Amino acid sequence: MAFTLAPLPYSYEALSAAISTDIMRLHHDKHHQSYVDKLNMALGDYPDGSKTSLEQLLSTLDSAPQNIRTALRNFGGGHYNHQLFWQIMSPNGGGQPGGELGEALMAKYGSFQAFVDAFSDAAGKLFGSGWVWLADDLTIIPMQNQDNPLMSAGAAPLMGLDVWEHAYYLDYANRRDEYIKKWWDVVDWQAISERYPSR
Ligand code: MN3
Repeated sequence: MAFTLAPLPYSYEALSAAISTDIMRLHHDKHHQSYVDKLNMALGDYPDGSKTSLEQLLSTLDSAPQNIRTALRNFGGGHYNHQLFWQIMSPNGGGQPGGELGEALMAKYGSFQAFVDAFSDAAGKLFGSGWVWLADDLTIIPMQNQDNPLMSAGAAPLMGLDVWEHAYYLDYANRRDEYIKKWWDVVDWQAISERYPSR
């Protein structure tokens, strides 16, 4: 059973407050599609990998055959990360989380704004291509390439921000900080709160 690319949960222009239609088309239809295609190609030599979930696959990379481990990490990570990215954004995003997640972020970072500042700072400083993650223990984890916390920290990501140049360069050129600042306006706290495990 091959992995497939789901359509965006909103229109291509829906996030244009922060991300243009052109970027959304390119990012979803070309970049994300290419991760899916290359993941399926790598799994052609490893049928067992297709029998498990993507989460399981990325949590147990060490047990995958060595000759495709890097491909699974890059393309499996690429597929998982972008799937999550589309899900945690919304044209009705922005604001701040309420409920359990809101309280927990407040308790850990002192204020919601302090959390936003720390996350934005990590995203601005990440060298090269990568993602900044909020893991389910509420730590902020910057990672290179298509790595995510499932692979190393054994933690599930609640949300992540793609800071690869392909995610913003058409709109913002080299002004990554501006992209990060605008991005908060499309963050879907409802969707992220639903991922937060109740304790
Ligand atoms: Mn990307």
